[in-house]
Amino acid sequence: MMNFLSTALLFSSLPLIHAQSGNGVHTIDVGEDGLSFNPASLTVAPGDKVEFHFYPPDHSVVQASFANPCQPISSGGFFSGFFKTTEESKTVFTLTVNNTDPIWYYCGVQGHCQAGMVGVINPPSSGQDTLDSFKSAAAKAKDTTVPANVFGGVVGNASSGNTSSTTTGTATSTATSSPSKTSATTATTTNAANTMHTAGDVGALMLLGLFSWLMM
Ligand SMILES: *[C@@H]1O[C@H](CO)[C@@H](O)[C@H](O)[C@H]1NC(C)=O
Ligand SMILES: *[C@@H]1O[C@H](CO)[C@@H](O)[C@H](O)[C@H]1NC(C)=O
Ligand SMILES: [Cu+2]
Repeated sequence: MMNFLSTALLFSSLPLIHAQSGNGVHTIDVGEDGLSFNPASLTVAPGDKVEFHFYPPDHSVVQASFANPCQPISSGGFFSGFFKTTEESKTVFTLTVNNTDPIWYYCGVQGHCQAGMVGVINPPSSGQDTLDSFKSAAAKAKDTTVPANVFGGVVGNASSGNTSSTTTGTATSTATSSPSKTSATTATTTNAANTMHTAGDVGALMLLGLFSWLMM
């Protein structure tokens, strides 16, 4: 009885807790290990932020539709601009994820999308639309295009602080226009955000444990 209760309560409560938090910051490394995003598949809660961290020599990130892997999505979406850099870029491109709809994206540098430089945020939990099939379709795409302007996110400092030891100012972004908004990024680090999630889960577990114990 107790096990059933606590298990049922746990599973029904955790998604609620995550949905309410929605202030996590996630990192996707762009081109750190060749023509790839890492992680290429990432699931986040509505309200969470995703930071794209750019590595040499030149990459970008553009939202696509599942059906057209190397083309900008026809409505909404985002484009980071091109980050030409000789080391990890000091600035990042930050997206705010508003819901759980899948966000398919690619690198807009010619040839990178076809070579498999694609990814997804909040992949469908079932069905045919998988990252593998997106990647296969990308490999066959005739060409790659990008939007005219940077939009849909913020180019700015990482909120996760400077974990790397590079402190030079030589990294440059050649984003073709300024982002639509600038922001003072919060001081929340990725680790702190993860810890907050974890602390929330642990707190929920303890409460549920106490509750089930009282019900006995
Ligand atoms: C989330 O909503 C904001 C405000 O409407 C919008 O600017 C932003 O582009 C949205 N994020 C995504 C990934 O579409
Ligand atoms: C970004 O960081 C640089 C140096 O690390 C700092 O001078 C600048 O004010 C920061 N910008 C914002 C918007 O926080
Ligand atoms: Cu690229």
